[in-house]
Amino acid sequence: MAGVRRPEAGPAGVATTTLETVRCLVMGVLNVTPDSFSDGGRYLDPDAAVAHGLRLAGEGADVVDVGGESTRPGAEPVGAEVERERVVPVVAALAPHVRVSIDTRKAVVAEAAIEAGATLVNDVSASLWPVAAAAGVGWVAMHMQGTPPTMQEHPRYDDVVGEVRAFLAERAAEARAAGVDEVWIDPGIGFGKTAAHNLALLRALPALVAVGEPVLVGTSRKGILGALTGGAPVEDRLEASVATAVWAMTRGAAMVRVHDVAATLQAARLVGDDVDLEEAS
Ligand code: HH2
Repeated sequence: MAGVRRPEAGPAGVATTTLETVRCLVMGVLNVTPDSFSDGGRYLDPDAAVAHGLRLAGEGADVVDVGGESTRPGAEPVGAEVERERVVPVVAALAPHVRVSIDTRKAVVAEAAIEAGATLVNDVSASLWPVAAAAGVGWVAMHMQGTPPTMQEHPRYDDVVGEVRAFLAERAAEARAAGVDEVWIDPGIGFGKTAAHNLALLRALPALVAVGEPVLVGTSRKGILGALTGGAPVEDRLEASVATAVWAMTRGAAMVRVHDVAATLQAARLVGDDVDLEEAS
């Protein structure tokens, strides 16, 4: 398609390089869980999960993010064996077709997913960089205050932007020193943060971009959008999800993590100047 720049293709035609891309990249969410806040239970069956992952890839997702444990507020942890069994067959089936990231807090799950073909560790605990370094894959460091069962009870910061920024800069430096070549940082919207904290972080994204690592942002269908829209239920947050994704793009985000890939990618192409005006006229 004329005018649309894609990430560089890797050996198997899978997107591996992201940083030269002009438009913001789009990571599609695939939760192989019974209890995720928006798609829980829909893709617990491996065939349904693979079909949805291929659908997201077909819509143009640059990365499909496979997760086997919900980290929504109040979620109970899942054992490593259960999580591994959920994600590995799905990663293996998708990896020949699209770049796959593994959304996990557990080293053994990350290692198994990498073995199955994942090339990016999406780590909401920001602790798995040694796994990424050992395997030679990319790593996302996300900020979270507390842990999912209780993180929304009393989120507290003196300076949310400064604290999140310092934490991510420190983790990124540790990962780089350990040999990770591809490091992403993510403010962790909704992870131990009030609506005011989340908004402050979205407004201050340029301060995170200034850390010097590409920034990933996930607002898709989250509770903050319910708060900002006067109570839109989770199934009615598409517009707010795209709006906040665009907001993040215009403040320098290099990738957004979303459930609605096609709509977000259309927005990313427009915002990223990735349209062919001659073809359009
Ligand atoms: N948000 C969720 C999960 N993983 N990873 C990154 N890097 N950034 C995020 O904002 C982020 C994330 C939560 O969303 P979801 O996967 O849709 O829900 P659940 O945790 O209930 O499975």
